[in-house]
Amino acid sequence: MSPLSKMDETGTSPSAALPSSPLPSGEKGLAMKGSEGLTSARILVSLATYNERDNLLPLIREIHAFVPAAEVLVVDDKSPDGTGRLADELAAADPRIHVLHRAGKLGLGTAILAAMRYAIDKEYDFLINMDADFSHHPRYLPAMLAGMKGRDVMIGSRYILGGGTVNWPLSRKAISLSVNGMVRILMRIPAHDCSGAYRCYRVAKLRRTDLDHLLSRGYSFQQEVLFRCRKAGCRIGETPIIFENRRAGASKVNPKEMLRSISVLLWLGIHAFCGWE
Ligand SMILES: Nc1nc2c(ncn2[C@@H]2O[C@H](COP(=O)(O)OP(=O)(O)O)[C@@H](O)[C@H]2O)c(=O)[nH]1
Ligand SMILES: [Mg+2]
Repeated sequence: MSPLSKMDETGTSPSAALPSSPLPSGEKGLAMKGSEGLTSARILVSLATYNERDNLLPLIREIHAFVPAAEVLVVDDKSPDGTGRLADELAAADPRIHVLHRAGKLGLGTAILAAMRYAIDKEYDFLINMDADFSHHPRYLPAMLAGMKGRDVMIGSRYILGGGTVNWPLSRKAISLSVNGMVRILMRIPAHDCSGAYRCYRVAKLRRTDLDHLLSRGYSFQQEVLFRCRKAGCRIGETPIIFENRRAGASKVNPKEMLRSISVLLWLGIHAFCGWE
């Protein structure tokens, strides 16, 4: 089996980003035009932010350079550096930008959950979540969207052919790879990167996924959501991304939360493995 055909089992090659002809009319809203990646689907890109003032404007510009029709939702937790105020200014100037303000730092997991509920309430077709620190580059957005043909969740994957990480400390890499291995085996999720946050969801399927009983609030959120998506019958695919360490600002990684997350994953994983789901 060639490397490319292996990749096709789980994802799309980068060339899938720019299909030369429109997709079948049965696939709602994924007709893309040339390199602009235009689509008739309603696409929401969610950015959870905590102290991302220096990244926000350049990131939104890049998102719109790749997918001009995308709407952007900033979920800000009262960032002390004024990210929320900047987001309001951007939203006032561009109807494609929306902002959700939360009362304080409530965690990345619940911020993404808030974006999921927003996408469901407002009936978007696709929700793409990205980190707001340029670790998830907008250049991959067209491939993520093209990959939604026949799939319900598309993962921007570091762990398939063509994917990878740059400038990531060895300790983070080791933890990430071990957690992913454990989740794949215990939860039987058919994906190589179950912990990354760069994902596209078909909102109609998210609506049917149980998001009301999530145990996770922190890092295990990504794996738990994927686990619940699989239980809801979602078809999961992966497309390669190179994850780059943040351009500006500091990581919010917290060792206590990491331990809590590993406990949640073990709990869910052992239940799934033993068939007690
Ligand atoms: N709204 C919100 N966003 C958060 C919170 N914690 C982290 N983020 C955002 O989540 C993304 C990933 O966080 P980051 O600190 O870069 O984690 P790392 O990439 O794993 O080091 C970034 O866009 C952060 O600004 C939070 O408590 N609330
Ligand atoms: Mg980051």
